[in-house]
Amino acid sequence: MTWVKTVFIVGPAGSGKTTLTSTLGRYLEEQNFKVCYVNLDAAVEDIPYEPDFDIRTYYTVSKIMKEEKIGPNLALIRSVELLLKYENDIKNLIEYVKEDYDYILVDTPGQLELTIFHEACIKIMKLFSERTRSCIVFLIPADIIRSVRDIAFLKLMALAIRYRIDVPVITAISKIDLNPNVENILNEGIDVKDVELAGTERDLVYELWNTIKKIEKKQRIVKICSITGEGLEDLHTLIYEVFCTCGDLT
Ligand SMILES: Nc1nc2c(ncn2[C@@H]2O[C@H](COP(=O)(O)OP(=O)(O)OP(=O)(O)O)[C@@H](O)[C@H]2O)c(=O)[nH]1
Ligand SMILES: [Mg+2]
Repeated sequence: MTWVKTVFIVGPAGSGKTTLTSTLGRYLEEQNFKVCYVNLDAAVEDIPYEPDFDIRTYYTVSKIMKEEKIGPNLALIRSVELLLKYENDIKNLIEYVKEDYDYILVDTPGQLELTIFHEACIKIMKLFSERTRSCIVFLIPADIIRSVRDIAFLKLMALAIRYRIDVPVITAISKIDLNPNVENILNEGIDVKDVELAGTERDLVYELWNTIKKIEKKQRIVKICSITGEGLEDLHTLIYEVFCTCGDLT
């Protein structure tokens, strides 16, 4: 096991993954860390960082659409399946960077369901997690958070991703500048007595919240704005803590 750390940036479409890959990378470089940038998104057009590995050098979603005469959604699925063809190149990249680099930042495909459900994506993530210390930064954009139930849902998703991928997950709220109320919502905490529900729904919420409380680690949610750089230091501290507390992830 090497010391290079892999950070997968995961989240729903448009949550700020690509921008965060760039801003977090720059932040780490300013702290004198050596950063390797990996782009696994074959659909993206412009990226604000210089990738060391870019899946688009092999294929793009628009090329797949033309060549296979299929629509964008199927082409996205194909683009994820095709990742496995380049398994050896990814292994070589990891071999190449593992002695020299401090961080590998992996920018993942736009569709969260493909990243966390598709076997090919899971296998590619495993290539990193079996060879480096790895964690996931799971982004949820602040503008879709309206209530404490949304926070509970976010925590459940983070737990589901942890369960699915078996890599530590840091939960982050991105685009914090778009919703100044998020801080208050986070501070509310989750308490089932506040839920205006009845019957089965109320029971469900009660059970879910209790489960979250029971099994989630006492880990705070980090709030990030890629425009101002707010939260990047906090995110870095959390990443550091995750690797410290997990120790040797072999
Ligand atoms: N206001 C605000 N906008 C942001 C922030 N981070 C990213 N954005 C914008 O959100 C949009 C989507 O950002 P991306 O980084 O491309 O998001 P993504 O998750 O990589 O998107 P896909 O790969 O298409 O799923 C862009 O217009 C960004 O400029 C932020 O912290 N605040
Ligand atoms: Mg992106």
